[in-house]
Amino acid sequence: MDIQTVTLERQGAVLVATVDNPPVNALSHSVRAGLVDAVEALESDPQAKALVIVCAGRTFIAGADIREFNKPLKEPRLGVLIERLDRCEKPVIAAMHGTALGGGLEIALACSYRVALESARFGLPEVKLGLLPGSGGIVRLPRLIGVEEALAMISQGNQVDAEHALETGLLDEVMADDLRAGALAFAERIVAEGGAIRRTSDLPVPTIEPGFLDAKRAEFAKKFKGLDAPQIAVDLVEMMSTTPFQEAAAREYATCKELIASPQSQALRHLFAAERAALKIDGVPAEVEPREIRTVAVAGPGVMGRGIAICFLNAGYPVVLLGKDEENLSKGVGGIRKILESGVKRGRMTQEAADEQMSHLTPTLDYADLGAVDLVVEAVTEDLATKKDVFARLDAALPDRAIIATNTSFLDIEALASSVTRPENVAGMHFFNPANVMKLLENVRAGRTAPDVLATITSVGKKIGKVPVMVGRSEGFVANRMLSKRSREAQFLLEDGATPQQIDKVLSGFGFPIGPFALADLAGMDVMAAARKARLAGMTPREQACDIVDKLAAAGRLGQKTGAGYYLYGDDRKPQPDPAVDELLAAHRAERGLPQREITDEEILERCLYAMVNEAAKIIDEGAAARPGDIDVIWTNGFGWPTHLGGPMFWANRIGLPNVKAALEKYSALVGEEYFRPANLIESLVAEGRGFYD
Ligand code: 3H9
Repeated sequence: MDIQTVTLERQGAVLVATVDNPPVNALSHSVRAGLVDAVEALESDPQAKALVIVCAGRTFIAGADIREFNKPLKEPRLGVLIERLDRCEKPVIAAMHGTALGGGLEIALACSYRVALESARFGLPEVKLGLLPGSGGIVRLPRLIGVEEALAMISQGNQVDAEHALETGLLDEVMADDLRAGALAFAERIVAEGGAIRRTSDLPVPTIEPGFLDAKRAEFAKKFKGLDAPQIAVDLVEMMSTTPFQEAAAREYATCKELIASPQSQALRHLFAAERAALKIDGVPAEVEPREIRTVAVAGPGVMGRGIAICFLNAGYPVVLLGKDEENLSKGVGGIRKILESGVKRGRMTQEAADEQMSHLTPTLDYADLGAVDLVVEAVTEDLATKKDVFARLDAALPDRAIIATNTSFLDIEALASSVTRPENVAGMHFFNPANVMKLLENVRAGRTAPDVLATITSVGKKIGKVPVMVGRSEGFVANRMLSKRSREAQFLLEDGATPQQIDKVLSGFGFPIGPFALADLAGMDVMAAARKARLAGMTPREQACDIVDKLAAAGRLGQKTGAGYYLYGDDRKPQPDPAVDELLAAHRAERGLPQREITDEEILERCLYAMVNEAAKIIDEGAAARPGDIDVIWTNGFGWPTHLGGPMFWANRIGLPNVKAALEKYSALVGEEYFRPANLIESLVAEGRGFYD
């Protein structure tokens, strides 16, 4: 039986329905049923002249209950409630705080009046779940605020604030505090003035400028490559403008129902849940309190350090920036100022905000200035001896409670932890370049990291707007370890006869924002060659012999910066295939005695992606990632795995693990490399007839 989530009380002539369904007042069955009862109570009570819908807790209704999407729907469905609100003969007032989202906003749209706290925000985020509004968002919002504003909210999931909502007519009144009292007073006034009903459904269809919708279709095709829902949003808005209200509302609901069952929505809903599950750290009970972080330091003002400092400054933390000498420090400070200024130029922040952030930055060369720091992120040169030296100095200077996090990408954190007196306060916080832009934060648990340190780096990661995922020790952690397997396979495919442009086309066609060779040209062949040299000793004989990167670097083809790498670059910086690279590859194959053959696009895709999936299964087997969903979150936020395919593990699971295993065995025989042998996890899941998520 449902617990009661809606309570009703009458204050004079006004009924107040309070929704209390933690954590976000989602529209579970009990809430829908409770609100239908509230409308019935309003209609049947002659003393009651108006109804106010308000929520307890941190937010107004955050939308349909996503967890109910995978179950048979229990009546009353949301559409029934919305219809009751729309037809109600007495005024209903939605009183909103926090975020009024999705079905929550649709409820408000079906009310006669909408009031909110000035801190409230409003949105139709369904598109982010591969869905579209299904209970009036499409047919009502454009009528209320116009097509342009409405389409921006529907197709991109944009939130608007209360000030903007008041301007556009979404809200009738904004209040500074005491929403409940303010909404009651508003309702009493409406009643005193005669209790007028205002139905959004009665508003005229808004005009749409000729060509507007087609321009949006073209814009969204580029901006939301591969995603269906934004395009369907445009179709629905067009349909709404030419179809009678009731029929349009029915078509809106039918489309939403179809989208709920679509593979894209299933993938995006999986990612929504996976991102939240990733915040629950294995072995750290929910009651473990994170430490308080008031001041942060970043040691090493290089490219990564600057980006990391900006993440903290943006989130309002004072940052101490530690450099090794005057030149290094002033370059770092200048770099930070430049990035903030470019944010101002692009309209992302005001000059005042940039100035304020700069005023929170304290550059120093003196470790003694770290005496009040709670967390330091070390981002000095990627060299164990250098890092150990910095760790020892940090250890001496920092207060005992302070956390030392390293941004290393490859080094053994345990070796760093062992060099200080507080190994329990040492962890990894691995940012991705550019650190102030990329969402992924790989937090790394070292052998002795204390549970509250793990909880702290997770909560701080969220506060600075990142998507934190906890990983364990493993060379390259998770993201780069998997990337290196895809890169290796791409190199081997070149040896077998594919071209850089063929491989890039297949992978960007799959949905990655950029192919591996165009990406390597961006990173620079000198950087790639240095990384290869550092790892040469641990490589297999074929990897050691596959030195295409070294040959390109030796030929001065360093990538975009020299106008040539795997591709040629003109002034427009667009990669053009280069016959000289074909010759270099042909010579390499001849030197290695490798026969060249036709490589199909299917083979490219499967070898590149299955090599990653197999590695990920090994990572899970080793315990370096807690769940397959964590890998999906890492790859969609770190390296642009297309979100509508749910991440590598979700994608592989959908293909079916027996099929994945068979393909791995096929490539194991064809390529002759040990790494294609199916991981133990895949073998055992297939044997048990289970998938990654069962
Ligand atoms: C819709 O409305 C369709 C209709 O148009 C038509 C239908 C026919 N349901 O994010 P948080 C859980 S589609 C169930 O960490 P925050 C979440 O899983 C819906 N559960 O908090 C987490 O659980 P746990 C349109 C939900 O403060 C907990 O709440 N609405 C839902 O950082 C806390 O979440 C959306 O897409 C839900 N709808 O952010 C809104 N939402 O603790 C999606 C959250 O077990 N939600 N949970 O891990 C959000 O954007 C954010 O959660 C919100 C709060 C901004 C509300």
